[in-house]
Amino acid sequence: MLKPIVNTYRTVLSLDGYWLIQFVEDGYECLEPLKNGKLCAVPSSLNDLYTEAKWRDYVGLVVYEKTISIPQTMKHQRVFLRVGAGGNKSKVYFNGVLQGDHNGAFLPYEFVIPQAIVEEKACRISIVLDTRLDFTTLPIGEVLSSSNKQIQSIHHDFLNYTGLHRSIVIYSIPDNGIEDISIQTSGHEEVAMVEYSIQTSSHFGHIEIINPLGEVVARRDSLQGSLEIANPILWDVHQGNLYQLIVKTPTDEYTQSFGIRDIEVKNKQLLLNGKPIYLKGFGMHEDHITIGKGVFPPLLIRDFELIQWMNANSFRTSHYPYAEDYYELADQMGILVINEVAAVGLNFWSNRIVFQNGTVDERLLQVHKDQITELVQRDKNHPCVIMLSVANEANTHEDGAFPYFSEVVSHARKQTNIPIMIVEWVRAQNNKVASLVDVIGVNRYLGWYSDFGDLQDVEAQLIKDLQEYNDVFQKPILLSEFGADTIAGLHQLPSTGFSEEFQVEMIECYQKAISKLPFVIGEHVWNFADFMTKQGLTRVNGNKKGLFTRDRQPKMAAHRVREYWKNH
Ligand code: BDP
Repeated sequence: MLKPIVNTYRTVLSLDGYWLIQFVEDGYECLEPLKNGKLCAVPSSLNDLYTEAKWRDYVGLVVYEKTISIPQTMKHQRVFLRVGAGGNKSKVYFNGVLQGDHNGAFLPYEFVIPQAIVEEKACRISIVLDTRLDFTTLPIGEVLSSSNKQIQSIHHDFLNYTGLHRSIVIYSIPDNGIEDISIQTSGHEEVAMVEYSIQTSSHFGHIEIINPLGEVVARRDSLQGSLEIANPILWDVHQGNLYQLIVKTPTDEYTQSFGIRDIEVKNKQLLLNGKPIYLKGFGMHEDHITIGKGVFPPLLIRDFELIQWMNANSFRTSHYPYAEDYYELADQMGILVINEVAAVGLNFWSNRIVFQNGTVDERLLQVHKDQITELVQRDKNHPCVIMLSVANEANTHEDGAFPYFSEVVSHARKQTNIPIMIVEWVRAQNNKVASLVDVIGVNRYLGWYSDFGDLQDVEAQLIKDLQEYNDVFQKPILLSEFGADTIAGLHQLPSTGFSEEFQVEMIECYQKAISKLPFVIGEHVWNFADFMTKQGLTRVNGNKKGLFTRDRQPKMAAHRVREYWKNH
């Protein structure tokens, strides 16, 4: 799926702005225009816009509606509605007629607008979102009923924000237009190979490759092929060197950027362009005050500024695919991204079995595979994406986890050749799954969820724990989460849990431990910034493990980690 662009042959029309929304009952069919709609901003979550709790906690169906006239200049082209993300499940109607549906809140989907509708005076677009999570969605969840009220139970740690979180556009492309472009590169020394393939029903076309200096380095009269680039200008950490592939057919044109870089796992190391790379960064969230999970370009600029200020080189899109803008900025800035599919919460945090019929079974497996396919389709040309994480903290000690993840991982490998990773919480001896992947992410909260506030034995325990992973699996390990909830401004000497001092001490203690372990290929602090979660006894207005506050101001630990990463 190509991102819509504007050029001589293509038009994009933004539908961002104010939409009407209304909560509706199951079975609602959009036959009539909304009568009691309220205003909602797109892109944005709906949860924090109004003051009644029912908005924040809404469980069920909500309709978004906007009526537009489609410019007649688009009439002779194929016209699409593209939704950047909405969920958790969506149905799209034009003038009350169902066009299709989509499962998944974090990846784009689109539908052709039929010519008859393009020609009508007005097109009423209705997008019905189902906010509910169950065993056919990622993340998973369960809806429980209590006295006529639906309660959403979730097994992951971020608010189930809902809404049209990313931009919505109408775009048009010519008949026989370019539908997709795939680019693969290999080689990082004197010569690199670029393999490209263009999907179009046009029989003829040619391509041109422009290097990061703006020079034409290749031309071909073919819609697929491979070619050599001498002395490639590599994409690397903090060096967002991008090439452009310009495709021209008789009726269409598209420019796709890509980077030349090799990523591989060898001898328990992660090699970028043949050199070992140590990952320094964070797990993040799409999260901010008022907008929830809505894309907000100034926030992205601020976040990338802070990633660089921290001397970080990477982040994980915990726990779902982020908006396309993140990957574009990371491409440009040379920041490495671990792309995570939304398989989070495959864990009841009790003795209840997760991988069994009726809960996580064949149905979810198919959804999981589909979302990996869609993720790779969307992000395949981004050089910043260096790994694919197939799940976070699933119950991988269960017998059923092995067949499930065997299928997930083998499916992922058919889609992409970047390293595959899984993020684990279980101990190595109990882990039935980690042998399947290339890199093992391990999340640890010693001194927090166990032995709260006590760091005395943490270094030794962590070394033992990770060493066991190394002994059992012989694979590189990323310390993919570690951290402490910290209330900005709370100081305690000696330190206590929740104080800024404790966060610093805890992070330093973990860093000291892993600096002794050569098979650890990086450290991702949990989290980049504080973020909103469901209410709970351990969450004082959200998760406070950020190095930054929710409004992106540094805690003491941010300054310390920044100094440490400068020299490591
Ligand atoms: C880990 C989860 C992460 C949570 C974190 C925490 O992967 O989503 O936010 O713990 O408890 O288990 O802060």
